[in-house]
Amino acid sequence: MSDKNKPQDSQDAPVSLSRRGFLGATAITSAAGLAGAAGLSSAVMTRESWAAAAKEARNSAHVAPGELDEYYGFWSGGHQGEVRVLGIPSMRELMRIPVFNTDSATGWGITNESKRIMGDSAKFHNGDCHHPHISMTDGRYDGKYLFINDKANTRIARIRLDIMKCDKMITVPNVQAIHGLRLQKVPHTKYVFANGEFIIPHPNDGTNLDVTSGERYTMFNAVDAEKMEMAFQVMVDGNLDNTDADYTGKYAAATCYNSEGAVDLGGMMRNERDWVVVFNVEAIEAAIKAGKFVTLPGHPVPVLDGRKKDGKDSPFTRYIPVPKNPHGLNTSPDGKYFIANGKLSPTVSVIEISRLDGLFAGKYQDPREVIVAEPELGLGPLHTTFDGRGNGYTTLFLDSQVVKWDIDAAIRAYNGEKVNYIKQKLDVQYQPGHNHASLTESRDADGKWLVVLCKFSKDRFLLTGPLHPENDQLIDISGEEMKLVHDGPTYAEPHDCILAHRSQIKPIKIWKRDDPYFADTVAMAKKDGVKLEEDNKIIRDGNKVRVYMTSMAPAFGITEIPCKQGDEVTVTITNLDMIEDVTHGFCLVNHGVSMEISPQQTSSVTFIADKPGVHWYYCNWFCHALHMEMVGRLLVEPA
Ligand code: K7E
Ligand code: CUA
Ligand code: CA
Repeated sequence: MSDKNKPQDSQDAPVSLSRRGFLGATAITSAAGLAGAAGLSSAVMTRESWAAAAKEARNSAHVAPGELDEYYGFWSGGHQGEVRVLGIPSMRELMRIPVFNTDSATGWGITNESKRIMGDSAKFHNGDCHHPHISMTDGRYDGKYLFINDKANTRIARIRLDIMKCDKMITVPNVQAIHGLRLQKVPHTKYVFANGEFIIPHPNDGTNLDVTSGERYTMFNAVDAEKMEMAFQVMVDGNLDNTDADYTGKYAAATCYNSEGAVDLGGMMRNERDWVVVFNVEAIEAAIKAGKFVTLPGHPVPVLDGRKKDGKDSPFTRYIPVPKNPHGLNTSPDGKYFIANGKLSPTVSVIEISRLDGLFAGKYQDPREVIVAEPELGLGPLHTTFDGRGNGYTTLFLDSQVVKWDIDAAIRAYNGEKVNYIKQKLDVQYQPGHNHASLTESRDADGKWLVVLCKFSKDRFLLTGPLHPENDQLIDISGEEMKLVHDGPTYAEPHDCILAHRSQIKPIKIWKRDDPYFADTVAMAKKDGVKLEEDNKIIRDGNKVRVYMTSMAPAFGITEIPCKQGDEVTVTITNLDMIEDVTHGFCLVNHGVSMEISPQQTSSVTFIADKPGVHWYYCNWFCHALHMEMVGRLLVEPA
């Protein structure tokens, strides 16, 4: 075939174009006054040269069939609403944990157990999760829980890591859009810290529709991690973006990009500096104990005022000016620094945590005296992560790079020494947001793997239509040089992830019968005098029909459910199988009913039998050679 007749392969667009600067001229960068962002491009690498470079890495990302990964990765599912579990370094997706979405495989959002957990917010079918974080004891991941925010509907969810299911969810009152979320590290995760992002009028009842005048603010929130109830809220000036906590248990800090209190893009970029707000957890707890707080209508959570009054600081907060529209806020694993990432400034601001006592005691004339370095790293710094060997790794959104830099050297440079703190800049594909190194949020940061979560994949994968996957890249950081070893396409949009060593996570293989996850359902059965592990019973109670059945491969305990049109039917199934991995399902055809019942689990679902006739139900989790035959019928008499 001559070249002319060769079918055009749309998958293989020329790679010799500049692949880094493609956003440089768009509205995103020009609006930020950084239209020259593309100017820094380095030598362009071909697909072949990336592959060759990956082979030089010290650590192999290859995990052979039958081998297990060394790390668990927990990925936010972004505005898709779930949490995903990956094995690292293979980047194999192991599991999906539905949280703020509806899931037809497990019945999340459909079963009674999941609806109880979601509470009032079960009516929402969307979510937008960003920040997954693992609970800690003494600054180390304890593997108990994972917490995640929902920006879309102002929620926080908890996932139990022993069963890898969401077990609690709360809606944060009095604020709109939970964005930044981090956990208290020391002495243990007593609080989940969560930022309300948007400034709203108070009360927000329609009496004031102007966010630029009158009483208006957003709040920093703390949730009791064990009870999953609100602990306190702190009113702030400006808005709140990302947050992190320190290794003493005393302080948390958050970035603010809208110190202007503006409602439009231009207004939010007016100030050369916004700030980092530092929260004094000890002072907050003392005030609550002394009863010095208010409550807002409709919720009993203690609310404290952390705003400045006539230029005077509140005892709960300090505002440290940093340039400009800062985004990520990251604590170094040695516990020494909070690092705020400049976004519209090419700098990050390094705050020395040991100076914060002095800052609150009024020791410094200028709050910026707690800043010990402000290195210039490149364009669009968003998030910083750490290898535990004194280096920071910062994503540069506009430059499409990760920059590895030496924190001590940056401090020396800030003090006037002539020293180069930049160790390496690595191109990533493309436009990275978060990055996350193994164990980086804990004292155990081990500097082995770095995941970079790129917002654009552009030409890295087979085309999937106008909607492209994101690209989460795996980088070996164990050596002097960062080496890109793997491209991992992901679905919209994992802002962030967290990597824990596999020894830190201890999932169970089979449900325990006394698990609180389905305890309410067990209690209901008990009221009906039903032994879930033995009985197959149908109980009629007015127009309510309660069906209790067992399942054991390949049969349901009940294969005919007689009822009348209009009945409210609750099907509760207990899976008697004791064999690992033998999960059954219950799917009722044409009723939108589907759920998972794993070994020794009890699951239940309630629906209206609104259509007369015969309606088959079947097991939808492949469980046995006779899985297709695992069926039954709902027999609905016309009303
Ligand atoms: Cu997208 Cu952490 Cu919500 Cu940065 S956040 S990128
Ligand atoms: Cu039970 Cu398939
Ligand atoms: Ca600003």
